[in-house]
Amino acid sequence: MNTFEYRKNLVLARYEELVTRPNIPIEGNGVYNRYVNPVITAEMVPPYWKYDFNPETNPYFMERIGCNATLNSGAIKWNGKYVLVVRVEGNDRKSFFALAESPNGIDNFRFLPHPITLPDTEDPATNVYDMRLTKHEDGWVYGLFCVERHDDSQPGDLSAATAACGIARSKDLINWERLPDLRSKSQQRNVVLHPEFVNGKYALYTRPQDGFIDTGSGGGIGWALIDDITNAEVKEEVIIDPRYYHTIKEVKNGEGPHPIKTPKGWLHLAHGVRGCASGLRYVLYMYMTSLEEPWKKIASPGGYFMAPVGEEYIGDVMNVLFANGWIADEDGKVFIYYASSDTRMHVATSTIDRLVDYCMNTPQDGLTTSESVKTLNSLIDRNLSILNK
Ligand code: M1P
Repeated sequence: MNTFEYRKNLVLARYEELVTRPNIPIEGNGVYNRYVNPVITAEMVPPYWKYDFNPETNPYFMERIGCNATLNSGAIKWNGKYVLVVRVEGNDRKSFFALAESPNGIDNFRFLPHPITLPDTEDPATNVYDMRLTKHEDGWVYGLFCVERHDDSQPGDLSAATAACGIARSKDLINWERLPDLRSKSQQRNVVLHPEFVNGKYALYTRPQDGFIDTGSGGGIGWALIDDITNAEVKEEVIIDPRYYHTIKEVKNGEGPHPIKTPKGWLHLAHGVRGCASGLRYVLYMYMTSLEEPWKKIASPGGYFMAPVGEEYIGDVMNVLFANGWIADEDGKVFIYYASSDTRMHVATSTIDRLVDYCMNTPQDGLTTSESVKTLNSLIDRNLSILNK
């Protein structure tokens, strides 16, 4: 067998083994279960995206277009399948969106043959990433994502960038209509569309920030009502989930996917960021808001919901968990899709009941050591009175 045939067979066999391997849950803390394998990795993009399959032009069957990472994915249940809009990042550092679907939400994810061809606006972005999907009650599926461009006000600095929110919508997830980017006084990342009209308007979770990385005076997760989604502008913004000193969201935070509606309120998943000697640490946390007034917090469990463990610590940007997609099934099962260290995608499963219980019954962060010890002692005392009976 010649080199071309040998390598082609090897690459195809490895790929097939990876995409078909079964995933197994790991019994966790009672709130959610992780799974043994990531659901999507860079090795799971189709080989025909990477290799030239023509023996005349690629006799050594060498990789031509490398894939660096598959990360921060939007999620939606579509025609009975669990669909992710994956942020795929090439070796060239450009991200693009690609659909991958699975019959059960935990394994056997396969990419559709082509990535999404997203139309540009008049001012094309250099990079796009982190799409949040919302099936809105207006009948469209919206994808909101970050658009990054060089900050031309700083011509001498090649890493100076600006972040804004791009908006596209679709009826089939394949063909996307691009709408104008969100206009806002500040830079924006992690903008998410609420699935219902609020007071007859579109509602956005925002994340105002002074710079591309620094949120600066941006105080946390914001809320804004939008008159016209086809010409969206943030006119007024209130902070609904602020940052706090010495918490998991001291440096910044951002809404994850759009919240899930439950009988007890809207269930939110978000990420919080703090600084430490090894850099920034990104963890996931939850909160709930009122059904009638989704901008009003009604539950705020203290601390993180999920933080990196094991191999999740390691990757392109270490010590990061990030989630912008989850799916709630009709039977109440919830699939939480999260990326670790800007490198690969995982799933964790829970139920709406458990997540609401978690939000309602996890003590709030008392914001000082004394309060944390008081809360802990109260649980210990109650337990000891049961255990010592
Ligand atoms: O590298 C970690 C994350 O950093 C950014 O998130 P945030 O704006 O909240 O800091 C994003 O670039 C995100 O894609 C990335 O995962």
